Amino acid sequence: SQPKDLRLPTPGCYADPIKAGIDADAVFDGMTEHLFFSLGKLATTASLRDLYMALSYAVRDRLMTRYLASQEAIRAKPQKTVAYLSAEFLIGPQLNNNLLNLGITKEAEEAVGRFGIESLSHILEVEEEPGLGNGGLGRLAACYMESLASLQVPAIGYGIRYEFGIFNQLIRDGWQVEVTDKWLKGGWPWELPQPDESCFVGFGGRTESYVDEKGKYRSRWIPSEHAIGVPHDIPILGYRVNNCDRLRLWRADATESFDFYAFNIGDYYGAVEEKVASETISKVLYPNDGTDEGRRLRLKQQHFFVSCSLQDMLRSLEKRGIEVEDFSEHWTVQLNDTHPAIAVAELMRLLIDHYHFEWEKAWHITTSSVAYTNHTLLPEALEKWDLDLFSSLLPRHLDLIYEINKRFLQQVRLRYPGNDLILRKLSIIDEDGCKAVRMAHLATIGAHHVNGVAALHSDLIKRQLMPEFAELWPEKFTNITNGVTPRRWVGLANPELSSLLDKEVGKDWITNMELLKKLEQKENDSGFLELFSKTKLSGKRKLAGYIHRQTGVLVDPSSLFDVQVKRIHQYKRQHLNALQVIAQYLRIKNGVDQDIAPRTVIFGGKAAPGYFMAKLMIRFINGIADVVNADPDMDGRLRVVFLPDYNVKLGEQVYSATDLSEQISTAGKEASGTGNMKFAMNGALTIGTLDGANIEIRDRVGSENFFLFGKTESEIVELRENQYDPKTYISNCKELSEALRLVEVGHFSNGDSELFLPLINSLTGSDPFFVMADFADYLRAQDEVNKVWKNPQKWNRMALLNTARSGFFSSDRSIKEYCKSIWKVKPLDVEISCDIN
Ligand code: 475
Repeated sequence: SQPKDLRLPTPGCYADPIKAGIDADAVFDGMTEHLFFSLGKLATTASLRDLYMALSYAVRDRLMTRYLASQEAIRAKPQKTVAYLSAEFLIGPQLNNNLLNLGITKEAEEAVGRFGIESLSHILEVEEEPGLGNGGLGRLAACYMESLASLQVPAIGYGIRYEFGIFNQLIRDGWQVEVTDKWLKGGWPWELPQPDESCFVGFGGRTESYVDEKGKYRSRWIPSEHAIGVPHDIPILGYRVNNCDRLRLWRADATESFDFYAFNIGDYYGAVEEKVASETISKVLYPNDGTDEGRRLRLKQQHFFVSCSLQDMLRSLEKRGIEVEDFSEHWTVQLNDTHPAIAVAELMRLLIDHYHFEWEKAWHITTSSVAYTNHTLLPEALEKWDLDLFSSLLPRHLDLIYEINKRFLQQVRLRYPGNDLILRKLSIIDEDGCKAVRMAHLATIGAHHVNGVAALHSDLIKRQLMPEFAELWPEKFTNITNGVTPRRWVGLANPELSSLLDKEVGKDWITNMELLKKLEQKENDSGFLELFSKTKLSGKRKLAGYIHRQTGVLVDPSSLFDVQVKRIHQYKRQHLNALQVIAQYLRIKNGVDQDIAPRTVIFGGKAAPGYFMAKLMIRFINGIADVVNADPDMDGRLRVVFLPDYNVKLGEQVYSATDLSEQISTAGKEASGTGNMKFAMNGALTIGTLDGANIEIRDRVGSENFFLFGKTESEIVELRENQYDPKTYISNCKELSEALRLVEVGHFSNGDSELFLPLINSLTGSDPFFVMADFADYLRAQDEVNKVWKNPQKWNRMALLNTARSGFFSSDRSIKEYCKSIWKVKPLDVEISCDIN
């Protein structure tokens, strides 16, 4: 049953379907109406927030044509849709992105001007960003959704609408303090609740056997608890196309607002208790980036959003009169890490228990639909669920997993007769120690492809993480190097560079980043290099203003902006950077190397609330900042800043303002990195190790335009095997031992020699991140940075070549690879008739 009032499509109605009907008058009128009717305000008394809401509603209205036409197009012409399952989507602010993709930024600027607002940026600043992710994994999902829409690929992102996203970070006395993220307070204008499409999800209880009408033995699940998933849809508009995909985030509701039995016997609290428990499911995002907590509520969250999403996909087939048998021709299901890996068992359960498919058929459908992306090799991040917990929450799924495992291991037995060791290694059930379900094994067995996120990482998956699986199914394993969307990370984040690029290579670079190669012709054009560096200086001036307002520290925009922004982790080695700062500080103090390049070293990032060492690293950086910034000897030479509450919005300010990008993880530990790509696109030079996508960045921008240091992945393996001894590296490097000594005597902790002891001990003990082993070479590379900085023409040329050659790292390229080699999906043209706009 199609909605009658949607008249679609009448192709070729106007030349520029995007801008038709959206001029400044239309935006202004839309704002005026919403102020009055939706917000109950008069233009004369409207606050900035009111104007933000009014503009957002006015823009949202103008997305609706594309939003509905895109859903209509897939109904009219069924073809495969991508279902991107992710526990996190870190989408960032929406208003500016939608203005850009619609092509009405200027019109909006003019419209808000008529309300007496000097600059659109004042309105953009009001937007609360939904922090529904921890870091790289969630942000990647957001970049991929934007690229999918821009490439006109039908797609739905499925996830959780957390009421509280990643905590807000305050810095108090140098320590991180976590504050609840109330992003929904005051209303968030970009979501459309769709209660009519809610789904039921069960938990707990037991399984039972029964005989069906045909006399066949079957199993079914009798859950003891239920929750309702209410979808909230966020439109994801492609860049200057009619395609508008969707992010469908599920909110958990109670099945009954009150337990009437409990209520009637006077137990008011008891009655509300179950409601509270159900609604807890989507209450808060787990703030751990890279550690698996194994908590019951986390598994509940995973099953909740996966079950809702699969039911939604099946229902959409039924609505369109498509056979469930043809599921894999209409849906390709991508698992963003193992967080949604329960999908393998849940799809089997739905197909077998609800649709009564035979095992083989159901397994064929599942394995032709599902693919899995791995994002980390860190053992502490690999999800394992304790068997007791798993069976108490998902008893039917555990039965199905046993059956999947039994059939799989039988295959392995035939391939490797008498090899019990390999069976233990491959089994979904970990039998060493506490029995547990290994989600990466479930995902790998249930998927038709398993991919890593950078060349080295994909290689290490095969060599280190799952060598037995890779030998069994070599063709299953593949690489798709991550990418980031140039619309947000250059277009929005760096408007001045964007207009320079528009003039120099033409406007199409933003959808075809390879066009930036043309900039190579300008590498010796000093006039152009000057213009290029001016865009950077202007970004640095803005950031300097922000730093002053936020931290009170005055920084010089002409100094070298040296930036490390990312989650705080020992493997990312912010402490390596911090120790290097101490060495520079000592050089200046001791009068060595007086013409050291003036630097502003900027850090930003959140630590998981339970990660003691990461929180101590933040305290350490702030301790150093306090001493350095208070010392008159450092004036004009060295500044250290910790930017609180690093998030997408702040990232947009930082990437355009950076000269030097710090990508200094221990080789083999960072799966890919994506910040490294954002920096390179914006013309920052990288100082980095041969880790993750750094390797590919260096290959593409040229080794002469990259500051390389550190041990390689194989050298790290060797060090580990040969009893790594940090002490020898310390005694061989005077600057290192002096820097450490200064920390030990409490120089950066007001004389407290205890405070940073755990940190020092971790570095001088059996440090799995090999900080001491890389220190001397890091310092050497930093000296190289200083040298090049003193030759601005050279620096600018290197920076330009980074931008020119970073096209490969567009998420458009990554998505095209997924479409071609994993998903087998094609773009879909969405046409709009003139009378519906
Ligand atoms: C990698 N997050 C980056 C990025 O591929 C890579 C883990 C558990 C629970 C919640 N979040 C996580 C991650 O594992 C994560 O963000 N991984 C990152 O994925 C995208 O670029 O190297 O560390």
